[in-house]
This record gives sequence, C-alpha cells and structure tokens, in this order.
Amino acid sequence: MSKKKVSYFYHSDVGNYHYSSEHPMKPHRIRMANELIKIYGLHNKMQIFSPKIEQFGVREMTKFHSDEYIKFLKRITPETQDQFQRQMNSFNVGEDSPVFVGLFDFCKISSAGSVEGASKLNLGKSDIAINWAGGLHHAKTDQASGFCYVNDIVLGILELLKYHNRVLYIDIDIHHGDGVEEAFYTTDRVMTCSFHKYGSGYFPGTGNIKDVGYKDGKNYSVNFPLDDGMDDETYVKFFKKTITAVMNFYQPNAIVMQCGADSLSGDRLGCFNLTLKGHGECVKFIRSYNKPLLVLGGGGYTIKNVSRCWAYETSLLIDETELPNELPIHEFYNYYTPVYQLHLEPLYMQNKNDTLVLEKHFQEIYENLKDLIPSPSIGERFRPPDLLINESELETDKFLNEKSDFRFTEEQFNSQIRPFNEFYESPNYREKNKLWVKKSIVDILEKYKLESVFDNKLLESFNQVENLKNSNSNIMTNNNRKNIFQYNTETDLSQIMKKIRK
Ligand code: V1D
Ligand code: CA
Repeated sequence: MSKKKVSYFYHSDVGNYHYSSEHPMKPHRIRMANELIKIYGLHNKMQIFSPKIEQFGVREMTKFHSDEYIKFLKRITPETQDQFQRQMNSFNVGEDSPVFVGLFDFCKISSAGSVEGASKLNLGKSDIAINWAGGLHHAKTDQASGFCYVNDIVLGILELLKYHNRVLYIDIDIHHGDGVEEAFYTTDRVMTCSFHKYGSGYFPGTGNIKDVGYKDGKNYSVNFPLDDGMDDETYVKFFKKTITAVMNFYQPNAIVMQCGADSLSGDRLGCFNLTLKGHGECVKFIRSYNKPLLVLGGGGYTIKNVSRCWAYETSLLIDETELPNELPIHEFYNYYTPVYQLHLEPLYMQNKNDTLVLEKHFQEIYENLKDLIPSPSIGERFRPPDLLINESELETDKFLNEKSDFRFTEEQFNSQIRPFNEFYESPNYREKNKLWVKKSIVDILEKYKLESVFDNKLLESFNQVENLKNSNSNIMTNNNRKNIFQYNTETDLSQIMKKIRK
C-alpha cells in the first residue's frame, strides 16, 4: 500500500459531552481513541486539524436540515426542555436522543469535522480525511433519531458533490444507515450501501434488500441485511464481493465510509462477532481503491473496543506497519481491563448467517447493479461556493433570528439552494410532498416561459423572483428566500423537468 496524505479531525472538547449516565452513547470514546492514536505515535504521520466550530453553525447545517429543527437544537437546554414538550415530540428529541448540556456545540464538532474533511478532499489537500466524531447516520431533515441530531454525513457528501459527480457512501455500522439513504434516495449522484442487522425489530427497522431507491435514484441504494453472530470471514467475503460490484458498476469519484464500531464482537448494543481484523479489512479494502476517501465514526457502545478499533483503522489508513498488540501505558490504560491488548478475540457464538442466503442476497444486489444507467457527467452543473473558511464576517447564524434584518448576497443565496432531487421525503415520514425548488428550474421556466407546466404556487415563487430582479436588487430577505424555495405542493417536479427536457 502506498503512502497517502491523511487529515485527521479531532476537537479536544468532544469527550466532555455527556448524553446521560444511563445512555449508551459516550463521546468520551473518541477521546480514548485519540489517546491511543497519540500513544502509538500515529498523529506524527497525519495532518491534525481541530474543526473550526466558530465558523460552522445554523447556515451550514441548514444545507440539509430544516431551519425550524436547527433553530430548536440551538435553543434547547436541559433547563428549558420542559417548556418545549411539543417541539421535543415533533423533532423526536427525548429518550434515544436526549437534550444534554452543550448539545448544539457537540453537533457542530461532529459536522464541522466531516464538512472540513470533505473540503480537504475537494481541494486535493488530502487523499484521506478522518473524523471519528462523525458518522451520525440516523439524523433526518427535521428529526433526531438513534442518538444522532445533525447528519454530518449528508453535509459532508453535499460538500463532496460540489466537486465530485458520483459519491459512494458505505456504512459498516451494525445499524442501517437510514438518514443518509433517505437523503439521497431519489438521486443517482450518490450511491448508498449499508450492511446491517435486519429483522426481529432491530433498530431502526429499515434497510430491506428490496429498498433500492426511487425514480432517478432507483438501484442507487444498496442494502445488505444480516443476522446475529456474523464473523470476520463471512463478513469480509460478502463485503468485498458487494463493494467490487458497486465499484465496477458505479465508478464513484469519491467515497465516504461510516465505520460504526457496534458491529464488533461484544458490543453493548450489537450482536455481530467481528474482530478488529475483519472490520479493519473492510476499511483497508476501500482504501485500496485510491479514491478521495472520507472516513467517519458512528455507533459503538463497548467503548474500550471502539477506541481500539478506530486507533487500529487510523494505522491502516496511514499505512503504518502493524501496531504492537500490547497496549502502551497511557491515561486511559485502566479502561482496557482485563486484556491490555489491542486486538480482540471473537466470542464463541453461533453465526446465524447462512452462506446460501447471503449468496442469494448478493445475487439480488448484483442483478440491480448490472442494469445501472451510467450517471451523467457533471457538465455545466452549477457549483455552490466552497466551504466557508475565512468568511466569519457572514454572521452565519443570524438569518434565523426573525428580528434581525439579515440579507443574503447573491452568492450566499445561491449556496442555500438544494439540488432538486437530492432529498427524499419518505411517505412514512412527516410532511408528505415537501419539495425543494432548484434555482435552475426557475431559470429554465423563465427562459422558455413554460408557465403552463407549473402550478400557482410555483408561479407565485416565479413572480417573486421576477419582482426581485425588477427591483434591481441582488439581496434577499430570509422571508423571500423561504417563500421561494420551500413550500408544500403536490406538483411532481421531476415530471416538470421531463416536460422541460422534451
Ligand atoms: F439502551 C438505551 C438506553 C438509554 C437510551 C437509549 C437506549 C437504546 C438502546 N438501543 N436505544 C436503542 C435504540 N432505540 C430503539 C428505540 C426505542 N424505541 C422504542 C425503539 O430501539 C437506538 C439505537 C441507536 C443506534 C445508533 C447507531 O449505533 O446506529 C449510531 N450510529 O452513529 C451514531 C449512532
Ligand atoms: Ca450499516
């Protein structure tokens, strides 16, 4: 394996956040991993960055999430939560995803690391970017889920899409990567591929092999359902077969890998029997494709194994020679009792995965992949500005404050626009038919005067754009922005686009 430029994102505050003493998610595990990385000397082989959380806030998070949800996350505290019961229910904040001290800052650390990592890859400053505080794959547009509040993965992928035409997302957390799948369910620009325990009511309950994507995204979602007791040999075999097919047929320009460590043997919430060797072999395999690679954390609830895993995988990513199995003495050495070694032994447990069933699953996935229509090239695609670095003067969080008169410049305004088919609102979730209008649709409608194909609400939005132009202004108030770009309609925008293309 060749040497690569590796960026490592770590914020020294991350280990100080506490969900609650009964809660299995312990951000301290990331600090433990960082200490192992340092004591093994791995930090000398990477560029180390602390995510710039002062420059990351509401504006960056609302590239995916709704304004109302992020505004809520910013405001809510353990002291005030009793007054916000209605919003807590609506945003699914509570038992699994509780309010804790510093929640919003924790979300910033996690998300800023992933987006900055993506930006390093975009600019060719790194070949690999690592953010073990990221990988929070369950968060939805306007809901927390499964310990995840802000979906750093979706935000990171959106950053990558500014430069990369096709992004592959791979998820080896034991849980289904539902939030990321849902976000890109109707686009061919992102392929999502999750391996997960499926069945018997296991969280989150999605990720059936038949869920393959929708409309433009059909066959661009891959789900490999697995059962209890999965061992290294079987997992690595089917992981490699599946990824080989995915890589051949999709040919991504960049890869994001979520390395949830709850798929390891002995995890407090997991039920697989993987060791660091099997889990790490998947990471090594992805690295060998030599594509820009964003590596993220995720679940993992036996914290001494999480830190072992992510320290070991850091060594694989920088291509360090085999780490000594004896753990060096360091601040958290006592956590590793009773076996003060890096590697895990598998447990004696039955592997409930029948190889013939897995083979059948693989064949089904392969059949879907082999008919993929090659994805269109990026062409003249509109590219939003890069991640704001040195743009602190933008006062990014102000736009949600209704009392402030924050206005967008044309550039800032454009950067808020969501590609029209990159977000999927599943019929099972929240508001139906909530669609986002892409600026280019408005432009095309304007160009061809296609009033006949759009409904009154779109006409209204169109007229607002016209009025704005006529007023000779390149600024936009937050209210205008919301009126124009977010509305509920039953109009199917992809049908409109088809008519326009004809
Ligand atoms: F055991 C607990 C104690 C306190 C609070 C929550 C839990 C807990 C354990 N397992 N919660 C779960 C899962 N939730 C449920 C729901 C409860 N409802 C009735 C169903 O089963 C959530 C598991 C989340 C897993 C998160 C993840 O590992 O995938 C992850 N990846 O990146 C970040 C987190
Ligand atoms: Ca998974």
